[in-house]
Amino acid sequence: RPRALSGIQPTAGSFHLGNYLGAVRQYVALQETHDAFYMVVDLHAITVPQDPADLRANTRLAVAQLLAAGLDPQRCTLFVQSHVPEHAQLGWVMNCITGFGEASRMTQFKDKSAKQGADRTTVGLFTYPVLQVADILLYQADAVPVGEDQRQHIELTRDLAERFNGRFGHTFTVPSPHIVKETAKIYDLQDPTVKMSKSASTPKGLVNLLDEPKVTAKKVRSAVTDTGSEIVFDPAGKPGVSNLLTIFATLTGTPVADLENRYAGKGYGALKTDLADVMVDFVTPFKERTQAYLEDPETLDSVLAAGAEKARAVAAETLAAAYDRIGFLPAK
Ligand code: AQP
Repeated sequence: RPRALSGIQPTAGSFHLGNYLGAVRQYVALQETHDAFYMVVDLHAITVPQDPADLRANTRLAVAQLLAAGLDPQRCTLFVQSHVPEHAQLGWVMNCITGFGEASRMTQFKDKSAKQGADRTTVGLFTYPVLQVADILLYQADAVPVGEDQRQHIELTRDLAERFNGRFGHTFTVPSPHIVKETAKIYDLQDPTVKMSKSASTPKGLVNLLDEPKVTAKKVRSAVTDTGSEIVFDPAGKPGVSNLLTIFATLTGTPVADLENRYAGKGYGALKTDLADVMVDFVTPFKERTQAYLEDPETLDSVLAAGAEKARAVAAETLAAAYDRIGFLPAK
């Protein structure tokens, strides 16, 4: 089986609809076809300040949400990044083969640091894509399921894998991004020209999966739509309606063309009202399942302990090979 690896941050508490449709849904699908490793990336979370108690609670909450979304610990390896120290160890190695200019070209860093200001931007935030490279290469991943915003980081991963392999001999699988075109970028409901994001979106434009269902329904019903009244999928001309159609189609498994036919001549209101119902039907059981996992900490802990053990076995072997190729003296 090919390998898959991906990670999600525990920073915001609730996952949002972009995280779910762009990434987590693909995690669930790939556990059927791949030897899949998924982690909650707490090392990445601390690139911006975190309250320790919140970080701990949000890490558990992220695991509970991954299970609620359909990850099955019998079919994938689910773990917390800091439980596998090899991530930080290979991360350092990768820092040492990354050009400063190369890292400086990462657009996510440019965006996030611009927002935070130079004084509050950490070196950790700067090198976070390089730690992500190590995350992926440690597992010899073939496929990395992510949203479009991560494409550049996967390109960096490919470059560094090839550089290391070229310099020291074949060590790492060169991975490919697994980006599902239709849901690669879910947009803010209030500004459908920007991606839905925990830090950039307005609260009304951001659908958190753990919001009260009635809040979610209201956000969907008050989504910004476009001029005109026709319901057609046209991302350039009608970004608001197209985003709603994408969400509707994906959550219900209905082709977009069928939705266009169903809503022909009906106007935006009908589409939004029905999508609000679809969303409520989706988030209500999701929220309940998440809560049930949270109330069973023994199960969560044992899933994470087993996951860390399986992950470490793979990660330790890759790290040992990399250390050897570099010329580190083996510890006796
Ligand atoms: N709007 C989105 N559409 C599709 N995919 C998305 N992802 C995030 N937003 C969208 C994907 O979700 C996965 C987990 O992302 P993360 O934990 O790294 O969170 P993030 O990218 O930091 O999420 P945000 O909300 O976008 O946070 P900020 O505001 O900090 O940038 C990734 O695979 C990501 O592609």
